[in-house]
Amino acid sequence: MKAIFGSNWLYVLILVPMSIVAQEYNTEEAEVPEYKLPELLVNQSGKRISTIEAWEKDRRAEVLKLFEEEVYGKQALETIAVDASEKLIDSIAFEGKASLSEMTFTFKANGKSLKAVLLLILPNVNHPVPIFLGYNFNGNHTLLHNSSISLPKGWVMSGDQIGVINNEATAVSRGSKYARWPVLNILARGYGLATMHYGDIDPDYDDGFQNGIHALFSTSGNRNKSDWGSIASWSFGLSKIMDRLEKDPRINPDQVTVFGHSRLGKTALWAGAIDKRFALVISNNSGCGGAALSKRQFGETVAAINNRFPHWFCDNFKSYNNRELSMPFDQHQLLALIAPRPLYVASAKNDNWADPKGEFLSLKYASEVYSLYDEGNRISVDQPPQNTPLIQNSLGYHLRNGNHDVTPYDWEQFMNFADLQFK
Ligand code: GTR
Repeated sequence: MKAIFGSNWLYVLILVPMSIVAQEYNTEEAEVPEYKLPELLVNQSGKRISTIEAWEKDRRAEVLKLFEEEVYGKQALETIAVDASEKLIDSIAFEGKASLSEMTFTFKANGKSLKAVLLLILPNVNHPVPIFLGYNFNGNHTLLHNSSISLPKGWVMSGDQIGVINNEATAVSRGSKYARWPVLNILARGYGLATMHYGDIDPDYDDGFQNGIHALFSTSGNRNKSDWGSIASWSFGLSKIMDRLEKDPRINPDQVTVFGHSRLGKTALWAGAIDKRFALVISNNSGCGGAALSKRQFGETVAAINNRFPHWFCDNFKSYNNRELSMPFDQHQLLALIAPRPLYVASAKNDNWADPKGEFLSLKYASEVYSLYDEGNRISVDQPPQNTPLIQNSLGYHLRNGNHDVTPYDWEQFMNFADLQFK
């Protein structure tokens, strides 16, 4: 498409009743509109915030509320019973270096239940280990060629995915995503990995919230405009997993990193913002509604994301379609909610749809809040060149060459950063 229309614009095909139209999106820096970001350190009544205490007690709560009510939506308040049972599936994986087990979570409420399976890959050592926790897009079985790992029982994404037939996983896709999850390197560096197929918590399509975790709540059929969308439900799932993992003697509860790529990077950021038990947060190529500043309107816009994925955010977020410049918030404020915990944002050079520069600037502006805790966190430089990670105390960033993806290079930087933070 790009070649036909010219190189500085991205064209996305949109399905509207009876026709397909190509809509254009800006990917040229010179066309970014002038914008003014909402202040991080001035509260709604106009008072300047200059202490950690005032940020935490006063301003942080205001910002959190904005994201809850206007962007991701509020979690249902009803209590939900969660039970987890573990089955060891391989105690001598990777020539005895690691054990694999499956932890089946059963969520129950209002006479309904939902099962979701966490794959735990832990080094065979006799001390608690730091872990990475993150969802996978295609099923736990796509990480490794190991026939003991179960296939997801529910919806999986199709499209160009290997071995998916009518949104059902088949054994053909075993190990197909190993490149995104360099498990052996992760283990070699002393980390464990916990991952779940995101569709186990909420299938990723617009069904009016009749399936997945939303369906367990009595409010699911009667929604308010600020009720949670799918991103918030995936984040909720991460917190429920954490409830179990923080009690696990094999895991260091103070060294759990929440990680996610793309829509799951948006999910990791929101999980990190609302759940302070995540000691480190990593967003990879998370783009619009993730790390990228919306007001730049570079690549994916608020209208584009809401039109293609109406179930990701709360309904209030749709009121900002084509109104980015008057939004009373932007994504640098989401990143600031994670302070002072370590945060790493990663971009990819060719990933214009996710606005790499907007992802960096968001982190840079969020460093204002991080610098309340330690002046050494302040990012005052420009976006670094490709493949040149920037580490500024508790904040990290890199721009990898290449496309929208997660690569061993990305993981290498994530682990270098985690090593520094957890040393
Ligand atoms: C795209 C979407 C992005 C990003 C990506 C992904 O289609 O526009 O916001 O989330 O999907 O999750 O891979």
